[in-house]
Amino acid sequence: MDHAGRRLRLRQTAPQGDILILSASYVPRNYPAEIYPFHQDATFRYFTGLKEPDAALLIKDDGTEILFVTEPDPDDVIWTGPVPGADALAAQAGIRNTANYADLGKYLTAHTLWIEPYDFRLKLRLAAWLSITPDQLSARASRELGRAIIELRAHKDPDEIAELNEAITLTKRMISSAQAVLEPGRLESDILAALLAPAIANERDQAFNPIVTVHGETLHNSGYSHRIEPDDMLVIDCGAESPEGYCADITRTLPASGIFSAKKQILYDAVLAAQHAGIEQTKVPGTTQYEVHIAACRALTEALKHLGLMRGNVDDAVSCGAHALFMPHGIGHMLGLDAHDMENYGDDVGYAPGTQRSKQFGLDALRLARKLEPGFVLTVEPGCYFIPELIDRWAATNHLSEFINYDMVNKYRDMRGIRIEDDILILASGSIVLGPGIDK
Ligand SMILES: [Mn+2]
Repeated sequence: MDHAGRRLRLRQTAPQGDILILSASYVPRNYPAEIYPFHQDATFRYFTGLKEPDAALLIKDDGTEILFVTEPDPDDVIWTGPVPGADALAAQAGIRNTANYADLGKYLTAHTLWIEPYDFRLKLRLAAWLSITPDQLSARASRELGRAIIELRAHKDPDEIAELNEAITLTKRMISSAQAVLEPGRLESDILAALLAPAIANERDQAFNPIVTVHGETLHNSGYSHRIEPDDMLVIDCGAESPEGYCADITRTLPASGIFSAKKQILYDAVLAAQHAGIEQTKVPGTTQYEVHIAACRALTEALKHLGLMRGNVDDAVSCGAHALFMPHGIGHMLGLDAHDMENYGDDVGYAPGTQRSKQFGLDALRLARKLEPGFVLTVEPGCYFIPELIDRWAATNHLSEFINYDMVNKYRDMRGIRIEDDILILASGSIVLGPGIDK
């Protein structure tokens, strides 16, 4: 569906009232002209295809569409070169009317529908236009508009699937490039440089800051300074963006020396079994992602029980959340124009109306739990981690020791972390792993 078609669908499915969608704004580093790399708001891009900052789309109740664009200062051309004018941008997006972004406030009423911005600049701007305070935004935002947008963005059409496949294909090249230079003695940053090279050479952005670490047990490890030792496992969690901004999100755990030690191979196979169980569950018609999560956790628990790290009845252990000592995160999230697709819309993305996120440790990090529908794209990314601080905290109170053998766990406490992640498309019947197939 083209951008005009998407806007028409939104007009048909959103509540009555004018619909406002804001683009992202430049984020300054130390003064307004020195900016962080610009990243367009995914919803604005979804409905316009435009990468223009400080712009807005208004879809009026009667279907009239207006594109608001910031008029350039004539001297801007000296610094940035010629920029397309409002008419050219509107034509590109298939929108008939244009107006100056600076005048946007005059078009808004108490009945205009919008979602709360996540950028403070836009919060301040929107509040000023509406003559309210920023802390009133949250209560006045239209949750129903949000739900209508989620419904559209959650169901990917063939063009979007092609973009996702393209992003995953480039991500496969990135991982191969990283793997080619992986050897003991190198720094994580050496591997990062090789990982990024194919994306940079193709002028492609990253979907998120890549994780390249021998300390996989720190889930969002952000540094790249560790030296890689012979027995290390390197966790690479990365994704390229496609030309239209669709995100891949792939994780592989690689042995530094090309082969896992026996102990690590068993743990790796446990995570692989958990991923297989999760992916199989996505093929069950009408399944929920909650069931996908539980299927993977059950497989992981089974394997850890086999190793003597866990004990007791597997179903009971999983329902108590005992496995969360080893996998404290959820099985996956939606994927699309954002890596954590639509995360700014909160739990309306991943939880059906009337259902709520569990407060149990582990399940509280499950972003997506609802029934899976054809066209959904999501990740299945189980892991197994040995987080010494968490092990000590649980062991201090013998927490859930009917299911956890702490003496045995302590023998594995330096095993660090493993994660394996692929991107799955839900079909009318079954599911498929997107992309060209990446060794694991
Ligand atoms: Mn992910």
